Amino acid sequence: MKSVSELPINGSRIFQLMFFCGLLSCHEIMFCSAQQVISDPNVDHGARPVAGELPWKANMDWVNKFSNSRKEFNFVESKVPAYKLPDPLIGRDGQVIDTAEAWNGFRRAELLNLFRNQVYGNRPRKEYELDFVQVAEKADVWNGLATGRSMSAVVTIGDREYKFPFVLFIPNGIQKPVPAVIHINNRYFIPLDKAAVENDPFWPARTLVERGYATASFHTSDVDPDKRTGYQDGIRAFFANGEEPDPQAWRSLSAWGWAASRVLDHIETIPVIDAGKVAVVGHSRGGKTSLWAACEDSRFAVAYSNNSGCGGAALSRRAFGETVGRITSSFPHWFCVPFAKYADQEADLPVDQHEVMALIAPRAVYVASADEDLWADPKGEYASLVAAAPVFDLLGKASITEPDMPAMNSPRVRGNTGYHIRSGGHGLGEVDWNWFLDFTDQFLQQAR
Ligand code: GTR
Repeated sequence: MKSVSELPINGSRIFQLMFFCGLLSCHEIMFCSAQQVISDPNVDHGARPVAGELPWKANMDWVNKFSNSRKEFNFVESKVPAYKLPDPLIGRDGQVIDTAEAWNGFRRAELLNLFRNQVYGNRPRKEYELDFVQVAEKADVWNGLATGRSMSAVVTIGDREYKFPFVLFIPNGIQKPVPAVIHINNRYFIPLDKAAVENDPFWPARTLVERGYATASFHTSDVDPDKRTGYQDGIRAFFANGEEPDPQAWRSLSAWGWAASRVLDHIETIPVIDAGKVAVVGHSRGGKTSLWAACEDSRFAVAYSNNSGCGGAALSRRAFGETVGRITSSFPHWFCVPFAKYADQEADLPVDQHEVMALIAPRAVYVASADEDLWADPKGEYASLVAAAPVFDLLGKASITEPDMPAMNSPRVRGNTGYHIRSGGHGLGEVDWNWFLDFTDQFLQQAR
């Protein structure tokens, strides 16, 4: 039922559903009835603001504020340049991709390589060893609800070691293996002791456990420092033995996503976690990372990008808010060198960000925007999900196809994709998590 949650999920959901379905087209009702009730509607899963009524449009106050404070960027919808997106279902040689076999057998790899060579860079092929060391354990966090562990991932090449920490919570008293959420924390490291007493809204470990998930989180800068001069201290230089990176070698976003995959390697060794049901989650630069992590690693069942904007969910060709030129000059360590040449030349990009969503298909993707976060281009974030629909369709999955955005605070879920635009500004908090978990419940908690 939550998959049609165009209305906030509190009060009588059944009434809301019937009421809302009355307003939907036959096509949409089909999706309504195909969905299952996942969790008890009477359970209060926390705050959800009141839904708007009309499809979201940028608030003119914010358009004016941004236009005045960042004059060299566009925040006006009518000034978005005319653009044509590359078709994910047409290969570079013009071949039309009309079967799942052609997609899986050739086109997906072609697209993945375009993103590696032009946007995020290529990960090293060098062999390494990986170990996980348990640094501390608390067996009875939150009155016995979970076991918390402080972990260290140890990467070894020859006689050299690189370590990064992460924190993991596993629900206690589990009957069946639980799904998990891996959180990419682009802000700060939250140690076990802190996470065990404070439910940080950025990574609400307790909420996640209460909703039946194991969860792990690491800090991006512990893997690859988030600054333009940090290369020598990070995992990329470790792999390259200190040598300067090739122009098309991986950059920080890819390195952080690689680390999420290493945390997943550890999760695969824990019998009480179902490693086939793992979501990767990130906000902003962490959201760009979570999407790309799921492209590179098909073990992730769900990817969630929160307010990820340029280089994440937003279409580059719209050049709305943050642009390719701006992001590659402000954050040169995030993307490989070729991406910068598309500054003011977005139409020449051989890919666009809808194809990131397409690379994640047929798995689940959830995208969230915020009303005041015009810098991240909410409309462009939504449009890229819609533009990936033909690939979901080819692979046998329903997904969001409506060109109009949903109303504010009114999550839209169709098949394997979901989207919400929340009131307020750039940030990841309780409301975003609640709606995201309503979505993942159907993919990860179903039939447990
Ligand atoms: C902004 C940046 C965005 C976004 C964000 C963040 O300053 O322009 O691309 O990633 O930071 O990560 O908070």
